[in-house]
Amino acid sequence: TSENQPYRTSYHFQPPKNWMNDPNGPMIYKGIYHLFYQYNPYAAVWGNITWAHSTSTDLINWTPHDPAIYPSQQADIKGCWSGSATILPGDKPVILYTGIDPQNQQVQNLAVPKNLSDPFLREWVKSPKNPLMAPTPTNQINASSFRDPTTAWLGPDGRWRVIVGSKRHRRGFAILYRSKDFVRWTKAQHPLHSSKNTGMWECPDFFPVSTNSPIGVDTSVIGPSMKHVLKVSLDDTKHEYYTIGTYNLDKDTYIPDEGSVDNDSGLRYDYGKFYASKTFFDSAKDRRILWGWINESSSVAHDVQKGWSGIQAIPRALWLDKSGKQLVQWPIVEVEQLRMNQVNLPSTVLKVGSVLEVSGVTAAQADVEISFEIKEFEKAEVMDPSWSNPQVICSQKGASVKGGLGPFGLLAFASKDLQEYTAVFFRIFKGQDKYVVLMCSDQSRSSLDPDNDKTTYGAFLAVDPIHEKLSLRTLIDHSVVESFGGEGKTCITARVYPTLAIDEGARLYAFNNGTENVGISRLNAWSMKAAHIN
Ligand code: DQQ
Repeated sequence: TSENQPYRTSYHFQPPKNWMNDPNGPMIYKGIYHLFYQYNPYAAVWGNITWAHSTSTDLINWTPHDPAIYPSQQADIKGCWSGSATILPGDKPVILYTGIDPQNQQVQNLAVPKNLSDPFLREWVKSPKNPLMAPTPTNQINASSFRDPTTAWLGPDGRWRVIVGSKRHRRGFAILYRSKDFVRWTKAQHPLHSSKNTGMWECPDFFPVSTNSPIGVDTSVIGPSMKHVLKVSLDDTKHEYYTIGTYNLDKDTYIPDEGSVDNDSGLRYDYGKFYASKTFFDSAKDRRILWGWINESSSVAHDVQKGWSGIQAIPRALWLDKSGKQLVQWPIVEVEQLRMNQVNLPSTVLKVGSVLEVSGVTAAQADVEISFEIKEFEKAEVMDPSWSNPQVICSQKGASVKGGLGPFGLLAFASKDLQEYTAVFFRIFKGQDKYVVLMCSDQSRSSLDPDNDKTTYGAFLAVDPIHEKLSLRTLIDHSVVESFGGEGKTCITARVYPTLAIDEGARLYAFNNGTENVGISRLNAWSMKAAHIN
């Protein structure tokens, strides 16, 4: 019951119990969406990893199936780790995944559906030729840093390509393999890409994006109005970075655009908790969809006690921003079918020091959209050029620190007396020749329980507040606060475990702790129905 389980989500994907991590092999087949995920069938901690499996017709409501891939061969007897699906010509899905062999080596394996006429693809058969890629030559590939094959793409020469994450010393690698038949794979002389000092690249993802449309394209599409995206999940920091760049077909290499870097000053899908993500092309709706794992911020003891760990983010459509310099993400429209009891606030001034309750929504299970209008920039503080790390600014200037223009935003999971709240807000600074918008998610007061990770997150937001509206959308679901600033230009996800602001005890407010009034031009909030999940 929700009384014993106040932190279980109502519309974010999770299994009934136990440990879940990476999303695996997302795809659509015969109109049905598939999600596989890293799962421990026996406990709420990582281990005994198999591929659990659920299907859906709308990416929101999910039906569970038996585990699709579990240890059964030499090549995966010690675990079935992450991997991806590829739809071969003739609508034939296949899966490449990492297996752990008896020597604890990481190897890449193939599995194919037993029966293509089963739209749920419930049974999978492993290739007797597994492993198809082994960590050889051993002087070139480290057997414990060789995993997470991507969706493959087909080159104009009729050969499939796939990358596998790796490292040598501190250099991260996307090792490239090629194959004509998807069974015999040959390692290319050069990696698709590598980068110094990044450590192990987990769960790489490589895909094209259109330069002139938000419409998504199949992974094998190459053309003049395309750029490519390479995303890597850095094992060292558990943060993901992506670059936008060019896929050079002649050399079979990827070159990030100038200024697009894959180290800790690069771009992230999400500046909070979001890891081991993977995209797929949804051919039914011509969009590219991103799945990502959101881990807990509670202690392992707490996870064991509640009997589960890990959720998936709401799937996001993703495309290239008009600037060509970053991606934009937005929760798939299907989540809006859960909206009910809309609350609409007439446009109003959020006065200095005000805390305005948004009543009439189930504040622990809600979807909120708010747009701010800023007319006065007088009081905006001057940006200190040494403030290069937005997360540090957000940590030092949390929601309770009075500012000039901002902080203003939302208090989610707020208790009646504001003993607890999670604040998602903006601050606007006067920069060199423009205004700089900072977006923060401040968890420092999210719970009276001291036993949680309450790290504050932050990032800059590429919105010009003079000419553009400044918007925030936040999905709130019992222990998750998933925020989209500037129509999806900057995303921040947090996990929180309030003790007072639970279920009916949770409230939602808009606040302004700056010294300048700001306008709210639009505020819509919805209570969210529970999805049928597993
Ligand atoms: N999780 C999997 C690995 C991957 C890691 C193991 C990323 O394949 O590198 O559960 O979270």
